[in-house]
Amino acid sequence: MTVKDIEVRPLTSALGAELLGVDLSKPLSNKEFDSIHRAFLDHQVIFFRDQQLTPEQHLAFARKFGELDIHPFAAGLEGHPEILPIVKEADDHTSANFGGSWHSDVTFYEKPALGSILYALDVPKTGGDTLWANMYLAYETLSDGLKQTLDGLKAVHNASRAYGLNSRTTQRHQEGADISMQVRASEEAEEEVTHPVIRTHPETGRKLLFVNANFTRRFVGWSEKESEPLLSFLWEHCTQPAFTCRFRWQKGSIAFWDNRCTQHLALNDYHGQRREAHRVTVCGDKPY
Ligand SMILES: O=C(O)CCC(=O)C(=O)O
Ligand SMILES: [Fe+2]
Repeated sequence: MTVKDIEVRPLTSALGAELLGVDLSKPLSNKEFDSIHRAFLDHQVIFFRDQQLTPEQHLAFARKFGELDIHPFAAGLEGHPEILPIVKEADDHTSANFGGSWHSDVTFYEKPALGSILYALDVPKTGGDTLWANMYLAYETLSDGLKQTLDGLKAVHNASRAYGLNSRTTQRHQEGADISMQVRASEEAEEEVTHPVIRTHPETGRKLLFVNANFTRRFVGWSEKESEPLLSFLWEHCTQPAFTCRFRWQKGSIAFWDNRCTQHLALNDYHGQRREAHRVTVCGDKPY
């Protein structure tokens, strides 16, 4: 039997590619795994259409890439704690959605995620797209002067803005967000970790910008007030449209992003419609 080649169709010049000719519910051959892994490293986020996965098949695909994470603040699926249902109900009128501002996932960990595999189960008729941005490009397009400055810096990250006692999560609870997802606020979110501002990707060896507006608080040795202007510049720089792609979901679509070298944003433009996607997150390494 010959294995059909996987077709890789880039989505934009910046990042993203759709992979055709794969059924992720089946065990992958080594050749298929290698092609998917190659496309993942080359394009930073890869997409599949028309998949039908049980929770077990979703987990099995993710485990090919590493150990799986359990989100510390958002509740997993009953019986499958490694599956995080990302839900917004049609009658959820709260002000924010999960992942609704530019970020990379869980950079408040000592070892932030390698990547996540998000599988759409229910999608709005229009809206609810997700955007990704390429952090290699964000680094490479800086001036030599700023590259040099940032190369010597580390940054402090924590989860307090998202999950601390005075966070968006607390505000959303007051607005009644519990109808869609169970997310808890906790003082554990204050715990700080530090990462290099410029990180080297452990598989590609390329340098990239590794700060994000959700979880990065300040540069090590700088106050928040001193850090703010340079960080603000970086947020604007790294999410400029030319560095992004935008994915329109259908039921059965999957996105698998490299969380080490991308940021993403889930648009909240489908009020009154329901959206549900299941995320499985693969653990990563300590950034260097
Ligand atoms: O719902 C989405 O499209 C993405 C949400 C998000 O930020 C995530 O799953 O990490
Ligand atoms: Fe996210």
